[in-house]
Amino acid sequence: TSAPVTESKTGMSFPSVLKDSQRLLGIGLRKKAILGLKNIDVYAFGVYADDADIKKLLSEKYATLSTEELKERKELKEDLMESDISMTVRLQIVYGRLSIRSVRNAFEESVGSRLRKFGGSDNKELLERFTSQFKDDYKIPRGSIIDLSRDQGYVLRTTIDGKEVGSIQSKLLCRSIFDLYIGDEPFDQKAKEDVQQNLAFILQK
Ligand code: DAO
Ligand code: DAO
Ligand code: DAO
Repeated sequence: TSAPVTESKTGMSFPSVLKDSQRLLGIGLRKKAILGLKNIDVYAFGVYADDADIKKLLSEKYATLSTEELKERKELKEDLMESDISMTVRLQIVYGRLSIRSVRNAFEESVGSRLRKFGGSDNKELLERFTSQFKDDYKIPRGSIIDLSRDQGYVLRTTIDGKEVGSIQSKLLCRSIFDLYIGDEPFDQKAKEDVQQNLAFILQK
């Protein structure tokens, strides 16, 4: 295995392999404008996927295409989301003063807009099911590690510092979460491009 990768602005470090088989495809930074004025760095993140799953489920269809062709294939994105490939987004908290209330508000905005985009209007219940996993007394100080994993069967599993806090089976929720990082309007464009590049690399090997 290779060395960990460090996000340069925050110094947060990400292992190159997670859970024995998921490989790091890209890292980035989630920022947020507060009071419309100043940007705070909220967390650094790393996107992981199981490369054996990717090869098994996607390479037959895509192996012969060039990297540029792959990036233009909208279908590949669909197939990646539809196939049962194990993936994880790891978040490492940078901003040390996050309250649970501001976390809830932020993902009602970010995850909520994706649930509406992919699922239509009536997703309040799903969003509430997700946010109710996070109890008011949880602390997420700087350096906390939150893993959002998509396991077999479209189960979204959340762990905080290695402790499982809940899991929800929902394809729509999985898709909405991953869309934040590798969808059409990602938090960090460079991270998404790295993920694409590395996916192409795995498919062509
Ligand atoms: O304290 O007003 C403030 C700024 C808080 C910004 C909150 C952004 C939260 C983003 C979601 C974090 C998920 C772990
Ligand atoms: O960055 O806007 C965003 C959304 C991130 C979704 C991640 C949710 C993680 C929840 C952890 C809560 C801990 C109390
Ligand atoms: O549906 O918007 C969404 C989220 C899924 C994003 C998947 C991105 C896959 C990137 C394609 C890789 C090309 C080599």
